Amino acid sequence: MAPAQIRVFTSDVCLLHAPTYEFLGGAQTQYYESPDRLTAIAKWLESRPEKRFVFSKDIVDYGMAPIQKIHKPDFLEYLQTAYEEWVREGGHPHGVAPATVPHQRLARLGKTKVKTATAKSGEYCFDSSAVIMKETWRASYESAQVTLTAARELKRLADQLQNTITDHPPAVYALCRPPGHHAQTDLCGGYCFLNNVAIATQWLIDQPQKDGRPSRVAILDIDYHHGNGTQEIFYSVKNPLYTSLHNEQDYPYFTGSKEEQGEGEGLGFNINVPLDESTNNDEYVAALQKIIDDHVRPFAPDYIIVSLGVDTFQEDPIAGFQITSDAYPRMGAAIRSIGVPTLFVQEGGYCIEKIGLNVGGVLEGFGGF
Ligand code: Q9C
Ligand code: ZN
Repeated sequence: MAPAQIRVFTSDVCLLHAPTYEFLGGAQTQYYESPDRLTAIAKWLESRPEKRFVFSKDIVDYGMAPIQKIHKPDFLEYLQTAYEEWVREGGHPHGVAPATVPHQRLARLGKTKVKTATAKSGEYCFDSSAVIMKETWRASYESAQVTLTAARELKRLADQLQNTITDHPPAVYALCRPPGHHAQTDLCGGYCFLNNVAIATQWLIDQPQKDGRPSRVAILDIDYHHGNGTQEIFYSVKNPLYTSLHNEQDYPYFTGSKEEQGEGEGLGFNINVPLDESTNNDEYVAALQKIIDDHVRPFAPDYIIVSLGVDTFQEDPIAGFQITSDAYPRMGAAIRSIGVPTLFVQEGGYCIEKIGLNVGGVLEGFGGF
């Protein structure tokens, strides 16, 4: 039996972050991480029969506490004040984008006292894609709250099922943006400002199981890019387990190798599986199944959180393996076979024409529709 429905949480506040351009390959291009992505996904899901997807815009405000568990106070302060300071200092009103970042080999690193808006734009960001505009903080904060609201709903559904034998684990989907998996403790980048998945992960871990122990969470990052932010945040802890399938040759370039396995207590709880750009449907699904069998199942998670990027799609304008739309329901079915309550959180995916079909494919594959 498939779950009757999948709950979807979303918010119009997530649409407010809307830079108009970015720099890609040295050229000024459209801003690919656009609000249209979210509306296209919503439209596709809402058009499905049998009310498979039940939408809610009732977003609970959990305040700053769950965000402060993941991100540093000075970084959070920066995100809230950067745009105003930038404009006051004469920065372009489109938004904050660093031109100079503190490279590891710069002399006297950390000894200067420069605190201008321009210097801070480099200090708290590792690339030029995470443009901070007037409403970026509001939208990012909302994106985190949408994810937390979805996490709470998943916990409620999981608790309800505690004493029931079922082969249809509950699923909830956070339809949010900006995305999160590139955002580190005190760095934005890669279109990401707050790490939604990390925030919801820690919140779920902190919800004890019936016997009083912390919940166990396994993160499955299936975005095309490596989730450097989620990796960094949890690198030295043994809960959650972080697993990622990605193209190591592509953005963010400097993280995501197999050798990055965690440190201290966290050693063995960070699993990177780099794939070649030529990866096709069968190869991708096989790699996903292997990471599930070798790492996710043995971890015995109480919850799974999926960093759901569909920029693995072959027609994606800035990314993509050789993967067609047929692969997405197969991914969803593989994840469902673990049999664990699952939170899907939107990350990347930039082919507007097919983003709904591909995201919906994963969710329907999980639901067994
Ligand atoms: N040629 C996410 O999918 N620009 N972020 C890359 C590659 C930034 C992707 C340029 C891509 C960020 C959430
Ligand atoms: Zn991505």
